[in-house]
Amino acid sequence: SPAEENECNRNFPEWACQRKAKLEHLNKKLTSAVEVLQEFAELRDSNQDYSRALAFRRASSVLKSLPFQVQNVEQLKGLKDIGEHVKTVISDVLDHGSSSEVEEILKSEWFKKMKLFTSVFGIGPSTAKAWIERGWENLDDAQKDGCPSGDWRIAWGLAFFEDLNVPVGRIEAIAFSQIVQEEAECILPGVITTLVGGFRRGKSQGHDVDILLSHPTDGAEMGLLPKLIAALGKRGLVLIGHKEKNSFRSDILYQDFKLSARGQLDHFEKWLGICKFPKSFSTPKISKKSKPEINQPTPCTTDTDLKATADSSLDESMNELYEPKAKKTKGSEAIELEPNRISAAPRDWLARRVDLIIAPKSQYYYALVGWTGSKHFNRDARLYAQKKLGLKLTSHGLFNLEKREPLTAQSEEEVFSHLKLPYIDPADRNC
Ligand code: TTP
Ligand code: MN
Ligand code: MN
Ligand code: MN
Repeated sequence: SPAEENECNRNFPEWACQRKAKLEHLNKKLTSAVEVLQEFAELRDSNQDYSRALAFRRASSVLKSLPFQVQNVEQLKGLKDIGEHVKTVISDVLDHGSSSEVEEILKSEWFKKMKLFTSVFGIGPSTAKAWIERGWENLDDAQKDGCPSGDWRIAWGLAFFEDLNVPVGRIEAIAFSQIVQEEAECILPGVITTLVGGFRRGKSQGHDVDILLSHPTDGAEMGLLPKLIAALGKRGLVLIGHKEKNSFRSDILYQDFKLSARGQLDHFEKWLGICKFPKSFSTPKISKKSKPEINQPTPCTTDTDLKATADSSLDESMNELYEPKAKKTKGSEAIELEPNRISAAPRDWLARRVDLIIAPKSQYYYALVGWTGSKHFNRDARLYAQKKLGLKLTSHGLFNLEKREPLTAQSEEEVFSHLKLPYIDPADRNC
């Protein structure tokens, strides 16, 4: 009843991180319309001011958590994140089945090109804009120029565009993370391997596979990543990738409270890359017989084997070859030719984006929350921590900047209790 809805709106939690948001909710038609406006604002306003995009994001987040299906805008009375602009859009969708503003955006050539270009691995809104300004219409135009920036991600992202735009299924993601777990356990017994990102929030598909690794003993995780990449390489699962060193520094952390636009970025040691997923990953039962060489769990690579390959040429030389600025060298020919040659050759695998993140145990539960997301959950929780508690939340911890001390956590629940938030299950963090 209207009275009950008004009561519900009055008690509606102000922050997204205080609410439950399941993947399935009652207002999909409305949130997809609002999310087009959000996406348009994010692409258009990148480099300047995300406040318009943020307003749409907050509105759609509210709609996702509402316990009722909106049938008229009166029902939104008292909800502070639903502004007049969003109300107009919602009315249009409710009255006519669609919003003319949304339809215009979806039809616009600029939006279509931005969506296409930003769906390439390594391309953000500013590069996409630069490509449009050069008059490029499609990915062939980008391919013709080779890899203009010399960035390995763009070269391989273009060459494997089709593969990488087929959503990764949950079964594949689990098959791959089990192999990562096996290999990591051989290298570092007791290792903790967790499939994070959208899959941990219950999504059945994703654009990549995010895996967080840690170990009960703080510091034991050091040195794991290069060995793990080498072991996966030995199993024929690595296409191309890049390691980032740990760059966490508490002295810098305590200097500054500002939540930058790049607030999502953290300082963990990680590997961002593209792996080769045998096609059998998505149909594990049938292919176990037809492709035994892939599915048979291969015996662990021994420590001595790993010593031979871990620090060997493979990884380092790949990084050298595909590093930006290698434009006029032999390396850049490899950028321009290799990815396309490999993608065009016959193969029984799909290229899949993989993120491997290494966190020391002392930061693990904050890393787990951060890498579970959603992105909006993180943004909201970080802003909430700053505004309501005067604390800085990152994937490394929760920090009191005045006392210069961290609030450590031994569980995800403890992260939430430090934040004075009710515990929210990963499946309910789809805000
Ligand atoms: P993504 O893989 O970008 O997002 P996702 O897994 O939620 O969605 P998809 O299914 O399309 O892959 O990032 C994983 C989570 O990690 C995301 O929810 C936010 C967080 N994150 C960070 O904390 N730091 C980072 O640098 C990035 C890229 C993401
Ligand atoms: Mn992901
Ligand atoms: Mn991503
Ligand atoms: Mn990711």
